[in-house]
Amino acid sequence: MVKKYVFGSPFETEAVTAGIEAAEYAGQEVCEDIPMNISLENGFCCSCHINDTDVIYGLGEANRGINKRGYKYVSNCTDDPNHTEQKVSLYGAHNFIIVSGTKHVGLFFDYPANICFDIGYTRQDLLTVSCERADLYLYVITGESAYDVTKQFRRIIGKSYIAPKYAFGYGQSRWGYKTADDIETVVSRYRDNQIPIDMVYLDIDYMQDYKDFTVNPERFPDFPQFVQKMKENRIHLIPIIDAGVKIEDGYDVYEEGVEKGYFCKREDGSNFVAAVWPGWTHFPDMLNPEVREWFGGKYEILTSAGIDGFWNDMNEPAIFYSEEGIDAVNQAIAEHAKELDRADSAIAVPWDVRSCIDQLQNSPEDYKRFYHNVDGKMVRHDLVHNLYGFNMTRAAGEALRKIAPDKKMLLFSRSSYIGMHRYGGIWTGDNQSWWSHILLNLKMMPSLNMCGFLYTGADLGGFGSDTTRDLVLRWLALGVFTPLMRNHTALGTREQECYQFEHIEDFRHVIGVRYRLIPYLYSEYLKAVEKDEMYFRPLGFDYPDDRRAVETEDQLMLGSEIMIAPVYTQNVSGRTVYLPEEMKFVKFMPDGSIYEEILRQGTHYVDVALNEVPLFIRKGKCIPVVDVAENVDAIDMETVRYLGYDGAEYELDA
Ligand code: MIG
Repeated sequence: MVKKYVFGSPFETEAVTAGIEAAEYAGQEVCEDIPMNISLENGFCCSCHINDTDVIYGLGEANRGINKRGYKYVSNCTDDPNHTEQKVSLYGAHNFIIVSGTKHVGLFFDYPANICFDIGYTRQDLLTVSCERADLYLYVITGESAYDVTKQFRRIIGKSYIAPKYAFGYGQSRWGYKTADDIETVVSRYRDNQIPIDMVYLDIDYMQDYKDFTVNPERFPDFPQFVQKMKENRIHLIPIIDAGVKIEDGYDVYEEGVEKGYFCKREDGSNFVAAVWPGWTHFPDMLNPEVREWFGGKYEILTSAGIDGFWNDMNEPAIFYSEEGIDAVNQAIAEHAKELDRADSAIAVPWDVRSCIDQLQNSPEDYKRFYHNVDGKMVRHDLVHNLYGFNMTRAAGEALRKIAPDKKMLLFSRSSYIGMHRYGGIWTGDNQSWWSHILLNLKMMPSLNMCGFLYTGADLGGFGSDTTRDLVLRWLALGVFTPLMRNHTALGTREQECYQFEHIEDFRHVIGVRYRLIPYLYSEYLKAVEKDEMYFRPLGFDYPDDRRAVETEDQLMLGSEIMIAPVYTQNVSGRTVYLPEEMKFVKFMPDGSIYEEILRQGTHYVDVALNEVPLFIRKGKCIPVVDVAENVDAIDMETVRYLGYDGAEYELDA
């Protein structure tokens, strides 16, 4: 059952699509199953007691475990490339949690600004959700199980975006590919090494001076022809689009935006100016439907050149610094110089100046300096901050549906809010080439699914820092199962395309396994979209009465048939896995054969070499497996065979 409460005058985020009658909050109990203490005295604060064994699920793209208990999280979309354990905010804001114990209650706080989830952090037995203004919708969902609650939630937020099948192919990316030649080298080295691939990503260097919807004519002399040539080679090029529009006379997107008043404005009506990759930019007012239509329409510049997929970046929106921020630094330097009465004092970079500089990037002050035009009313950005990335991707998604109604396009975003799942997917941003980030990748996936984001994945191999061969291989073996399977890395890091390492055949094999599984994976994905289900689930969703399963966070259920348990530690020849029931352990071996072994319920140590891909098939289930193909289009369904376990092995014991 879903109940909706209204507090104050909420902003209409459009996260929820179902029409649900709201009950005015007048001090009543909002949930019979778990009593909530609600205070409206100092903003909004909702708290409830949590029992020792209650598990708290949710929060989509967030740090730490699948069970969010024991820490605090703040929904505040942030461009922070250091996802260390203490971080409380990442790029997304997904305010849905489930308290799951003897009762199962889902809570969705539909509130577009900073909101804090203290999940047993201040006090172990207390869940507290608080925000500055008591203007929000609260949805309370009760159900039989955590999964039941999730499905009810998914039903009210609308169907998830469907990615094209080619987007289940493998993609190679790197911040640093500049020219058509660079891209061609990548493609030919993949093809020459017979490593399957379907996509190559264009990062910001394809643009002319980082201007959205432009292509650098020196680097790509005939872009449409190049896109065509790639297409003939069955490669989709996926360009990046950034949120900020460069301020430059003669640049049509900038000039039109200024003329039509489509950019976010300061209080005095002037266009707000922020520095991002292109230098000084304006932010299109994505919350305004007219602006969305205009900005979305620009994607046609690239689709008409043959492009059929995009990734939207920097849409928190990220700000390197603002004019006001720079003024503050200059002022701090001047103050300091005056104080010391020495002309060269700035050279010493005193602490106050340095802290001023440190605060330039993504400063909360800047987010208070500009406004959105919402139905003619000026709304200060910080009050709706978490909706920007959602609406940028909505602009693109709505436009792409108009541009090519019969064609599925690839679209995913860095920043997001619940609701964006109807328009595109998510990649989880700037992780690092760390072993711990394989595990973080794994843990984020089911939480994202709870919030409707089904087309998801992380930068395989790691974005920041130098990677290693074994890390890439182990990470790819997880990536085999994530809908978005993309290897991406940052400027200046070690090259990490599969052909950069010794024994390329191991990479060919691991990626090949992905292609053998695509018919199964894509069909499970479509099923999950269609039925508002999860593609990835925590073990506790399938085995809620098995405490050991509930506490297992380094394995996932996928679709109806399989469980995955990737290796995520260095220098090991396998790992321990917990089987909540008897299953068939399957390994795709480097010689193309498939290793099969029935394992009983319980704990096992399984050997998994760097060049093997493991999975587990549930009792009474089977999955289709095809032969390896060079790309998604080339998958031959005639080669399909079924791999399964009828559950007969230990029948006599019972
Ligand atoms: O400030 O476009 O997360 O994937 O390679 C960095 C360059 C901007 C951040 C994205 C990353 C991308 C990078 N971008």
